[in-house]
Amino acid sequence: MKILLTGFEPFGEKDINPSQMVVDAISGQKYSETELVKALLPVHHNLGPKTLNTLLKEQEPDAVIAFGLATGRPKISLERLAINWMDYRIADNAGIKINNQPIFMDAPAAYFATLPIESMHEALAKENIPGEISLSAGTYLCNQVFFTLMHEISVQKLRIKAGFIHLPALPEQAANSEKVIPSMSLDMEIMAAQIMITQLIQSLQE
Ligand code: PCA
Repeated sequence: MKILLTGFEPFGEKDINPSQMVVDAISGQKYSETELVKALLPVHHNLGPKTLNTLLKEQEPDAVIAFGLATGRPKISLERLAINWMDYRIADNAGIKINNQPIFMDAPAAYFATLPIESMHEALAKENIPGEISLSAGTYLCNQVFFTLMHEISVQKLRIKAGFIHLPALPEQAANSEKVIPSMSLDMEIMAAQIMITQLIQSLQE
């Protein structure tokens, strides 16, 4: 089995992105028969979704977990819904800011994640890692990549379980922020990713 893990490059004022660091840390690890493939996505209105679609074709994974940073969120957010809407708060890394537009004119309003988010959430809680099921991945690149991923899987009728996980900022980001923001250690985020992958592998074997 093969699981594709993606992280995002830094964006906005930030010079690190925990999603990239978590994916880097775990992709070398062995999960019995499961191969973990990692990729870094650009925070770019066109290249972000396009890179992921190309990876789906090239890698033919059994599952995809896309990770991103959600500054201000205190818990690991297991996203339930990808919505067909873009309303960027800030420009992407190419300086483009898209506001109040659907991602695709002829696509459904939303897709549900097909990762086992309930059991992943329970498994996090058992290890005392703060996690939550979230109803919105926002209206920026993370949601756009998530929606494009679910749309591609639906249109191509692929048998791939997929979803999106938002990670809190790291302590060093909180320490250097002018605003008061919650944070979680990189070690805990890595442990959370490992726990969620284990749950995913179990569900792929069922
Ligand atoms: N977080 C942004 C985009 C890239 C990332 O890591 C988001 O939540 O949309």
